[in-house]
Amino acid sequence: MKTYLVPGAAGFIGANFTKYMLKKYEDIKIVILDKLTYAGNLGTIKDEIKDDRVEFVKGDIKNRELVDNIFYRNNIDYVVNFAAESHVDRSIENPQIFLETNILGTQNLLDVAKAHWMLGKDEGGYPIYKDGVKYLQVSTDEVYGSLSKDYEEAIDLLLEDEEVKQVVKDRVNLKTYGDNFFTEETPIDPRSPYSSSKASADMIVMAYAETYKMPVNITRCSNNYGPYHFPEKLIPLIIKNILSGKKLPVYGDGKNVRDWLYVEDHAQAIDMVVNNGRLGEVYNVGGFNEEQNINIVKLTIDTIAKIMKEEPEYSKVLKTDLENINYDLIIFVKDRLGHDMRYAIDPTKIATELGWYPETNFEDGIEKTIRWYLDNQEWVEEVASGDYQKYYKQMYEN
Ligand code: NAD
Ligand code: TDX
Repeated sequence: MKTYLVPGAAGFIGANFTKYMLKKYEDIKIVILDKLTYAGNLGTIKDEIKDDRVEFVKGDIKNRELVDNIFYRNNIDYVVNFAAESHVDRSIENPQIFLETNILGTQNLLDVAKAHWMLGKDEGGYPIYKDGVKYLQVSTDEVYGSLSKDYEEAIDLLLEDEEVKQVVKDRVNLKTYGDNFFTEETPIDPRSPYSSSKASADMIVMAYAETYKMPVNITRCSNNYGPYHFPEKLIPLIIKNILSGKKLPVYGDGKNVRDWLYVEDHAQAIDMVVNNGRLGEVYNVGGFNEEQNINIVKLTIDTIAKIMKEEPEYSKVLKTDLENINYDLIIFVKDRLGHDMRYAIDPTKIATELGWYPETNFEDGIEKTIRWYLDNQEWVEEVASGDYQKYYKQMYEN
């Protein structure tokens, strides 16, 4: 039986990863460590914490004694660290906590894992570790900075390489807004306090790999979407506002491009890297699915309007009239400071080395996501009480 320590599993991606792993593996233990910040919610993992295979610990990844205690009580094989301050806009308002959690928290986890996994030292003074242990840092494509957007409208993406073609399997009509993509060789060039803190964390992870020969991997994923996404991020915020007939704030001209990945495909990628990733390697995770923000917003409006027309039973979740659900809801607001123009991942390495490819195409994924929100309004109400209202007022109503 393998035991995973999963910090940050009460948040969006960590929770989806935990659900994925418990479903896939019978013989597994997961210890969740989460501080339950505004972004972490016990309602997100309410079934999981009742599972005998799960232990939940409330606490901070920076707390040495607490993390030490978890390692004493459990035979941890893998650490998969999702815990972070994750919202770019909040990092612009209050950068310091991003440095504390994302950098110092990561270093603390690494240090405790090193102490518990170390069996002795070799003649060169390097630690020797227990067999089969690994620390995986969940990072982001934002550490690479921003790519240029070379085309106003998307052009066809032509993939020549046979190996790369397996990434896209049966998907057709792939598009891109630029000629360049992030690969694992792209220099680190973060531009926001959030991405700088994530890049610093990555560098600390690599420093532990070099200096102490720690068995590590880093995954750098593009924008995720799916169930349990906190409604401060673009897609869930737009869904929430549409349902109550509120304006949809689009930053700048809405032409910034993101590369969207369904969260379960990210969970699968992490599972593959934990189990088969080569030690010390970085793997980019993304699926050639670029889109401009304005088009994401329009597609979300269209999809919700379609569902409401075809399935009138859903109108019970509407706090506005159906005819108000149209493009008039869109408003262009002041741009995000230092707003990165375009992200686009080249996932050739993970596809060719580990056989990963995204299974969910965007049209299916976004409809699945919207239906999940329609069916889970109680969850939205729960997470959006308290701090969220204050945050929304401060960000969007001043
Ligand atoms: P999230 O904000 O939804 O969840 C973060 C979780 O970490 C929450 O449960 C929170 O309570 C917990 N946490 C925060 N500070 C903590 C601390 N000091 N100690 C313990 N727990 C703490 O984030 P997410 O969107 O699920 O992202 C998870 C990870 O994936 C992050 O590291 C993020 O940088 C990375 N990532 C996110 C995306 C995305 O699109 N959301 C894409 C690529 C990478
Ligand atoms: O109200 C909004 N209006 C708007 O136009 C919000 C919240 C966002 N946007 C734009 C900004 C971005 O171009 O939409 C795009 C997506 O924004 P976010 O959802 O805030 O995501 P992003 O800044 O791209 O970062 C996300 O992906 C990478 C995650 O939050 C990070 O944790 C992850 O590392």
